[in-house]
Amino acid sequence: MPTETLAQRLRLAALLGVGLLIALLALNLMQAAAGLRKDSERSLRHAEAMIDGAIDDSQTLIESARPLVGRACKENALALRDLITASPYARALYVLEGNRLLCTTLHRPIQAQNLPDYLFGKQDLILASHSPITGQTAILYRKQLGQRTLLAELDGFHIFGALRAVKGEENLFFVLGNRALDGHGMTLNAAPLLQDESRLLSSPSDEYPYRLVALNGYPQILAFAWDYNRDTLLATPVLALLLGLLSFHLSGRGGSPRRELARALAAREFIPYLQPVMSGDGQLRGIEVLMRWRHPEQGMIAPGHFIPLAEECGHIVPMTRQLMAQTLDYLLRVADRLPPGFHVAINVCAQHFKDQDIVAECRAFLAALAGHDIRLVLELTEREMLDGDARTLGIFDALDEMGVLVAIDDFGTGHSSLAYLQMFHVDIIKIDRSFIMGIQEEGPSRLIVENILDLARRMEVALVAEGVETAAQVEMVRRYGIDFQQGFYFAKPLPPAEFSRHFLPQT
Ligand code: G
Ligand code: G
Ligand code: MN
Repeated sequence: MPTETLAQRLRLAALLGVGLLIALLALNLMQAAAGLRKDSERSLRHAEAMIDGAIDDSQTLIESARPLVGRACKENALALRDLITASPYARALYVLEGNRLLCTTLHRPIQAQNLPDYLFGKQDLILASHSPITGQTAILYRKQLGQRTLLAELDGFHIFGALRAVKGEENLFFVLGNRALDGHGMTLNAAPLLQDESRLLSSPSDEYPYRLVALNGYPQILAFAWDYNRDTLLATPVLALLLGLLSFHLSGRGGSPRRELARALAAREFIPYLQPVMSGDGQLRGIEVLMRWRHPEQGMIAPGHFIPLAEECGHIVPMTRQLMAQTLDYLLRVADRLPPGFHVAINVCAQHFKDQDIVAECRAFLAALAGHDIRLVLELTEREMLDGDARTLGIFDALDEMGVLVAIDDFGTGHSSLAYLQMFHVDIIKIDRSFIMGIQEEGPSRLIVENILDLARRMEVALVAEGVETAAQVEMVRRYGIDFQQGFYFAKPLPPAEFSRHFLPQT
């Protein structure tokens, strides 16, 4: 049974799978972006509180040291040192005049030029990458008091420790002027960090001239998603794969052959092929119309592959209607070239006899051909038995009145052949090709044919020999006086144009 092609099914499955994958990943990333934002805002608030606390301490220290600044170093060094000892954050105090270091709480005196260059900047807060004490990062809090400058050195650890404490050290930065400090305690140029405002969260301190910056770009969002939504991320491709497989599986079975039939019906893909029916002496007397499915991808499909399903789902009736309409078009085109009394046989299934439509269809068919000497034959197989109820009998009577002939197809292969003859008015019996095959030898086939012959004569029913393939069979048909014959000996079912070319007089 033709269904969607493998390529179509694969395409559909891939589309659904990839679609789901993209949709779920996008959803996940949107969630992660929102989550990261909230998380970063909280981290910024916490880090700012910790850092402000540490700088507050330096400010207090400076205020306490202020009265001592005017005195000589010998007098105030001890008092300054006491202040430093009491401070949990600060490491040293310096008193300067211009560039000259006047006094320090350090035991080993240092040269003013050992203090970092940018110490002499304009801000009250200075980020120094090399403390003269620790050799590491420090924050200097500066207060200008007349000629003299008071400096409190705050260990950088209290700053980058705070960054590290609230957040993965990779993403949070302390920015002062054009320098930044990361969670590892490394100072760096702030400009590249601040380049893309849309990829970061920035929070200026309320109290001091620094700000904290959290990176919020794609790498951070992905890392966040991985940390907090790992299960969903890992399940997503599996889900997508399952959906793809499911779709592939479902598209390969179930309702889809039916849909395919409905599609083909709408696309008018069912077309007639014609097989000639000859008289006993080999003259063209008619045709049998046999359906073919001209499938766009699978080529010409024989009826054995789709008629049973079409009968099962009821499409056979409109399919037959389309076939009759196309046959009619063809006949109207060639009517002048047909021999008189031309028989046109259409295969009709039992369910087509369930309503009066068949009568109307045949009437219209014949009316369209009025004036031409053409007979319509309906072939009924005995595979599915008709009910002998009053309605069906009425239909047979109406057809008979119109001059439509009824033939029993494949006679002898089913089990209702004789019941048909008993119940309905039958005009033609088509002897199944299995009996014609054995007609040359003495044996049961020949006996059956002789019996059918006898039956037909007595009932005044015409006979068609089906499946005539050899000259010997043609000879037997002639000898038995069988009225009509049909088979590969004369022709296979042909496209109408080809049939015209081979069997009709050329104009
Ligand atoms: O042409 P082919 O040998 O493939 O036909 C096989 C069988 O298909 C025929 O014997 C006939 O019973 C069935 N068939 C062919 N065309 C039609 C049709 O138009 N309607 C119905 N109901 N059966 C058909
Ligand atoms: O059941 P029905 O008579 O409708 O079947 C007709 C089918 O039989 C046609 O589809 C055709 O392909 C097939 N047919 C017609 N003539 C011959 C023949 O001589 N030999 C064989 N094997 N099949 C034939
Ligand atoms: Mn037939």
